[in-house]
Amino acid sequence: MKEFIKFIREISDKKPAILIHDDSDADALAAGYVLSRLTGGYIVVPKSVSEHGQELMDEIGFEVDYGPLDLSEEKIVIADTADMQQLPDIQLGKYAVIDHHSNNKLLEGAEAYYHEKVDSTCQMVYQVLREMEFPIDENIALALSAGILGDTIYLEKAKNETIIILGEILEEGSINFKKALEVLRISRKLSRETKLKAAIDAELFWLKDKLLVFTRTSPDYVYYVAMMLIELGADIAMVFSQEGEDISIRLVQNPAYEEEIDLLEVMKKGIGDSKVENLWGDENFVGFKGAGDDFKIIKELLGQLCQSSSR
Ligand SMILES: [Mn+2]
Repeated sequence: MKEFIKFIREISDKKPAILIHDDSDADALAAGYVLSRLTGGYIVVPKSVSEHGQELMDEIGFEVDYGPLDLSEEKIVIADTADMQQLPDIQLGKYAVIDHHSNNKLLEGAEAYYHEKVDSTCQMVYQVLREMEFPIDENIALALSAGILGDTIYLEKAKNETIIILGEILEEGSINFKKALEVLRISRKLSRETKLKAAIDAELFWLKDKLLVFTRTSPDYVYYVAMMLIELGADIAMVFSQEGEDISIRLVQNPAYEEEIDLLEVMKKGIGDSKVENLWGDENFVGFKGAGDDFKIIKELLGQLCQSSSR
């Protein structure tokens, strides 16, 4: 950590870029935000932030710059990133790394790094602030706790030491746990009417031992409704919206079942030769935007899910 802090001190008056991984989650964005506050720098995301990441940005009130970007002449900090593959279209020069992923491939080329196998990058950023005696205001505390809550699935997977650190962050930022939870709680964004309509229209299936909930909503709410269904207890949520030919789908799996079914594969097979405008995500969360025959896609997706869950 000493080397890393030395690097931070060197770049602090030079408006450095704080680079975080693509499809940025709460831990990456919050670490980026707090490091940008610490150094007077700006946050760089290679291409896009995740949908819940966008929520966090709106909630705290900060913005990011997007790539492609040539940073080869600059000294930068890379946070919550383990691999060059997570940094598409970014040219790197001299950099320091702060990260918690095991097997970090960026450490070798780093000028300095702070690397620990802990639950989140945000708790490491907190240690840096403490070491540098940087004051923790409400926004910093909210961001750091959102990062910790995001990476530990609301503390479900957290080590005890992480929970203690979270307590310290809340205390220093003068906020309570409820407030920290609210930053990441998604479904309160929905109107009661939208929530209830999506719930009433929902269909419930047992896929072997998993509860799948399928429903429809309007295009702006597919993501929120999917997260709401997971919050309500669905093991897998499948949410559709359709306007004319345009279809938007989110397929999400309860974090407790992480990676049990590869939803990205399910989606790829399910949409068949439908027109793809955008397809993104991973095993646990997939988004699709495009055009096609909704009944055909729904049928295919259900079939694929049945197959994957009976394996
Ligand atoms: Mn992380």
